[in-house]
This record gives sequence, C-alpha cells and structure tokens, in this order.
Amino acid sequence: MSEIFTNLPKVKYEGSKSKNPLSFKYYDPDRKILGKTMKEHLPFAMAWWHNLCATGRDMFGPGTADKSFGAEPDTMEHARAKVDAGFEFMEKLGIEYFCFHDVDLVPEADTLAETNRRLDEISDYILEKMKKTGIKCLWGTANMFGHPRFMNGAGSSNSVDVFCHAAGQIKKALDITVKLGGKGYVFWGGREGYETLLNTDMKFEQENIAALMRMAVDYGRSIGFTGDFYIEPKPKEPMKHQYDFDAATAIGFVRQYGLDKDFKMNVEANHATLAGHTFQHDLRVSAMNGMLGSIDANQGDYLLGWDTDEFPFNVYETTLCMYEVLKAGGLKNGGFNFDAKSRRPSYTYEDMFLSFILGMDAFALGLIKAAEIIEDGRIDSFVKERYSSYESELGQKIRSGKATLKELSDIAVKNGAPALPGSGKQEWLESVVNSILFG
Ligand code: XLS
Ligand code: NI
Ligand code: NI
Repeated sequence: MSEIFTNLPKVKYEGSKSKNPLSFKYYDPDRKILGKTMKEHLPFAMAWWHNLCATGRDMFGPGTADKSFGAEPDTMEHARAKVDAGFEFMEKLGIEYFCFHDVDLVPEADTLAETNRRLDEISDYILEKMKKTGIKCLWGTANMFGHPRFMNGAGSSNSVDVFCHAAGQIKKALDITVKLGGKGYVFWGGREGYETLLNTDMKFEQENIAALMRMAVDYGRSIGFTGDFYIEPKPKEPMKHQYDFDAATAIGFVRQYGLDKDFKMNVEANHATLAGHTFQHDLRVSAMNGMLGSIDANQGDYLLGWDTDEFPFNVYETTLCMYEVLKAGGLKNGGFNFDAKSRRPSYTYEDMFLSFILGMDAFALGLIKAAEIIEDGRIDSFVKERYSSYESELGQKIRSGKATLKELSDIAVKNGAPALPGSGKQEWLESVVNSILFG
C-alpha cells in the first residue's frame, strides 16, 4: 500500500510562535495539565463520514473534494482505500480514535445480507490496521436517516418493516462496534421526529424508539458490549422537529423509559446552539445528571441557522467546554469526535490536515485556559459564595428537605422583607475570563 497523503508530513507540536501551517501550535500531546497529559484529556477522534466520505456536495452543486483515494467510488476497493487513507491520516495527525456509521465503511448493497457480508470483510481489514497502529474505535452507529426507507424515521417509522430493517442494521453495527473494541454506540435520531402532527402519533413513535433502544441494549450487553450507549441530541434538521431536542429532553426520555443506566449523552456543539442553547449549557445539563458521555467537537455559525459542522476555532467556546469537562472529571468512555467538515472551497488533502490542526489546537488551547480558570479560582469561589446563604441553619434545613412551607411562611412573616440577593457580577466574571484568555 503506497502513501496517499504524499508531501504531508507527520504533524508535530512546534509552539504558538511557529509559522509552519502543518504544525500544532498548542496541542502538545505529552504536556501535563492538572496531572494528566493533553493526550489523556483529549481523546480525539476522526469521523469517518466527513473526513473520508464527504466531498463537499451541497444542495446547489456537486462535491469539490476528491475522496476516491485512487479507487473507483462505491466499490469494496474504494472502501479499502478509505481505510488506508484514514489510518495514514490518523497516524500523521496523532489521532487515536475513529467513529463510523455502517454505511461510511462500505457501499450499501441491495440486501442486508450482502451489506453485512461487506461489513465483515472491511472490519477484518480495519482490525488489522488497528493492531498495526494502536488506533482505536471510539464509537459506532448505524445510518438510519440517509436511505429513502427512513423517510419517516427508523424507530419512529409508521412502517413495521422499516422498524425491523433498522433493528437489523443496529444489530450489525453493534456487532462491528464490539468486534473493533468500540467504547460507545450512538443513536442520532436524524429522522426520529415529525413534519406535521396531522399525520403523527407522537406517543406511539416515542414508545417505539424506546423499544428499539431497549432491544439494542439487551443485544449489546449479550454480546459483551460494556461501553456506553449515547443519544446525540439535535432539535431539527433534517426533520422540522426531532424528538431528542436537547440534552434535557433526551435525559428525560431515557429516564422515562428506564434506559438511564445504559445511556449517556453525546453532546454536539452545533446541535446545542441549534436548540437555542450554548454548547456549555448542554454539557452542564448532561454533567449534572451524570450523563456527560462523549462530545462531537464542531462549531456552528452565528449567521446561519443550520448544522454547518465547522471545525471549531472559537476558543471562548472550547474553553468553556473544557471547563465543564474538567469539572465533570473528564470523559470516561467518550472522546472528542470531530464531526466537522472543511468548507467546500477547502477541497485539498492539505485542507484536511489544516482543518484537524485548527480543531485540535482550539481544544488544546481551551484545555490550557480552562485549567487556568480552575487554578485561578476566582470564578469557582464566586459561585460558591453566591449561594453561601444556604450554609445557614435555615438553608441547611431547606437543602435537606426538612423544611415545610408553613414554617418558612412563619419565618418570612417574622423577618420582614429580605435584602436583595447580591450582585451577579456577570461583567466582572466575563472580564476575569478575558484576562485569563488573553493575559
Ligand atoms: C448529524 C449528526 C451525525 C451523528 C452521527 O447532524 O451529527 O453526524 O453524529 O449519526
Ligand atoms: Ni454528530
Ligand atoms: Ni451535526
């Protein structure tokens, strides 16, 4: 097998002053931050679909990037070429993990049986490469949104035959994920939603999605899958309204259907912002519920209302993300999957490298700055102080659930009007963050 990304070297850390575009400015894998190496804090993953499959095609025109890697597209030869390209790419960037959909790996055949056979074949090849390179699988998933059969969703489809086919795809995607030692399995419900309630039984559909997830958990555990199942929330696109709207909704859903022992959230930055939240918000909601599983690392565009899946460059956001991750004690089975694509005019092999360098550096810098915010301590101690009135006897009684409404009413009547609750000092806190970010 010959080199694919010729003239593109192994990317090394050179420091922030380096002008070499093909070097890391901040991502220094062995540098220690708060007792762990950057590499340990930031298990980066390559998304097979964007990096090895997507050509930049959009609604208005064809792709601009050639991802044939020297093979005839949509053949098994092409599938193998993508494996070769992917592993060379990950090795050169020092990326330790990858994520995949079933149909990213092989062209889908007319029958499930043949697609499954192709998946067996390609996963043997991937396994060989994994053994040679030490690169691992972060998570797998089944694409249950692309093919026309899924026009009304998979678990939520009105067709029992489509539901059954989805079950078949999930079973195989789980088999392959386990075969490759994947640490997670994702459900992104791209078409699990609706366009109009005039034709939709929402309760029926949600019960069916839960049943499909339950079957996936039972099967996964029966074949030795010990990792996490994830829901990846997203409010819309492609459907007008998607059931896994945001982390809070998805967490409510897994609890309602008794799936909360097995499921965590895979939080994607651009999905959180589409839901009208910050990235940090959905991370916090997941973390405070013990469900911060993994991260799809990308960024949206403030001027556009869709999932632009950009490589992240906004260090303010990556800093607040890493602040949440550090406070949550890190990601256990999860990682930072670049579910991101280079812009359509960035169509060269070199752009693939530059895109990952941008994203990895943005998270590395976010990590460095988040650690500084924590070590600085001003923000954490302000928040602690802000709630300090609850350290009183009265506060403790309320917090421990022992207070009654009548008793509090009596105290309130006796005390008279309370003092104002104290300044929130938002502007000062924001200036603290800026001074840490920019020195
Ligand atoms: C699309 C999603 C998708 C999932 C995996 O918006 O982000 O790529 O991560 O199915
Ligand atoms: Ni995603
Ligand atoms: Ni997305």
